[in-house]
Amino acid sequence: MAEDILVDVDNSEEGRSYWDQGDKISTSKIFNKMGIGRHSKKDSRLADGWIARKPSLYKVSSEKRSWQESRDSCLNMGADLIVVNDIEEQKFLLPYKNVWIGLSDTDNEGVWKWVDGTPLTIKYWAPGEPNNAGNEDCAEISSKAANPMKAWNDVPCYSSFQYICEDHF
Ligand code: MAN
Ligand code: CA
Repeated sequence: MAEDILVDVDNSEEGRSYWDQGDKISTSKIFNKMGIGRHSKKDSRLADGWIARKPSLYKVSSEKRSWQESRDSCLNMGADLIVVNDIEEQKFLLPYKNVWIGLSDTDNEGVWKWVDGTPLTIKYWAPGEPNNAGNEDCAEISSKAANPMKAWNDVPCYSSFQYICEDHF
């Protein structure tokens, strides 16, 4: 865990052989050994219906919202809309249709940006997309795509869709 701090552990006393990793140990290791915080973020996400696919956890919403409301909902859960970084992540999306992904060109028409600032390099647009057909600045997974590996479509950001949040382990 990034927020772990290393603490000094006193090995000098009898009975402290418990701490056999040396004289520095992370706080999460101590808490785990004490049975505190055994429920990792991953465990609680899984209990809440998130799907684990290393290195990420995903939550497919049941409700439909605009793109911004969807993003806010993910942010409120400490996550964000899904960023598709590679072909495996695009394959993960295959079962899902009409869901928001974390891609928009609201700030600068024609310049598509992932929510985390990742530049758009790999692209899985449906043929002819993005076409900005009537001010379409947010990306969804189209239900009409013949090839599901070419399925992104731009639609108006106020459209109401389910959405996929992504968090990291
Ligand atoms: C609809 C919308 C558009 C899309 C076209 C493609 O009009 O979903 O975003 O580009 O269909 O046929
Ligand atoms: Ca479109």
